[in-house]
Amino acid sequence: MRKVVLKLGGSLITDKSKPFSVRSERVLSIVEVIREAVSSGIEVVIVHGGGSFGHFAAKSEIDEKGRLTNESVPRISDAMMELNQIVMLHFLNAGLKAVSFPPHSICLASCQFSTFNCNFTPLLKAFVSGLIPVTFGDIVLGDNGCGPFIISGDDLSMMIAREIKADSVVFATDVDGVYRDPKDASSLISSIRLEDIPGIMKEIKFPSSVPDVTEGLPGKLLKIYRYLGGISSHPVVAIVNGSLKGELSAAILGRKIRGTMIY
Ligand code: IP8
Repeated sequence: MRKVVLKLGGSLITDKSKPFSVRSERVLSIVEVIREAVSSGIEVVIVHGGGSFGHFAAKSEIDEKGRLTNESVPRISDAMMELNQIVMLHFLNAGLKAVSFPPHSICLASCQFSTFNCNFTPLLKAFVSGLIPVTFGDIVLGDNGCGPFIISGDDLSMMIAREIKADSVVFATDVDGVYRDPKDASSLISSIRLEDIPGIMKEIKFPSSVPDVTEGLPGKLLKIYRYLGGISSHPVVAIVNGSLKGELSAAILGRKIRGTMIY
C-alpha cells in the first residue's frame, strides 16, 4: 500500500494577509481529494502549517517581547490548536477517520543537538490502525532550559516520513513548485536530485525578505536535504500547487505532476 505524508502549507489553507483566517473553500476541496485518495487505498499522514494562525501569533510575540520565551508557548500553541480544530472538523465532516496529535504535547527540542525529539508511538499506532493522524507546525519546549522553538510542519513531515518509511512526501503549497526565478513562469524546475539541492539553492532567486518564522521555501529545501540526505532509499518528494485538485491528486497517487519532484 502506498504511504504518503501530505503537508498542507499554511499559505495554502489560510489567508496570510488576515490574522486567523482559514481558506475554507480550499480546505474543503483538499479534503475531497484526500477522501478520494484514501478510498483508493492510499495511507496518509496529514501535517499542516501555521499560516495566519501560528505565524501571526509567533510574530506578535517576537514583536512584543523581542524573542520567544516559555511564556509564548500558551498563545502560540493555542493559535495552532484553533487552526487544527477547524481543519479537523473538515476532515470529520467528510467522514475521514482523522485524529489529532499536537506536537507541543509529544515533542521537545534538544538543547544539546538543536534537533527535535518526538514521541510518535501513539501517532504510529493510529496510522497502522487505519486512522489518519493529523499534526501541525507548533511551538515546543526545550529539554534542558533552552528554547522554546518553533517546530515547522516541514520538520514533522520529514521526521514522520522516516518513521513510516513513506513512499512519498507531498508538499501542497500555494505555488506550482520551485522556480529558478519566481517572476519567470517558464523557470519552474520539474525535478531535482536530492544531492543537487545545495547547488540549486545558490542559483535560485528567493524573495529577499524572510516570509515567515520558519523561512518558507529555502527552509523547506534545506530540511528536505538534511532529513533525507544519507538515507539510502528515501521517499520521493513532490512540491505541488495544492489549490489545483488534479495536480494534488496526481501528486498523492504518485503520478506525473506539473510541479517539482525531488528524487
Ligand atoms: O508553517 C509553523 O509551521 P510551518 C508553526 O509548517 C508556527 O512552518 C507555530 C509558526
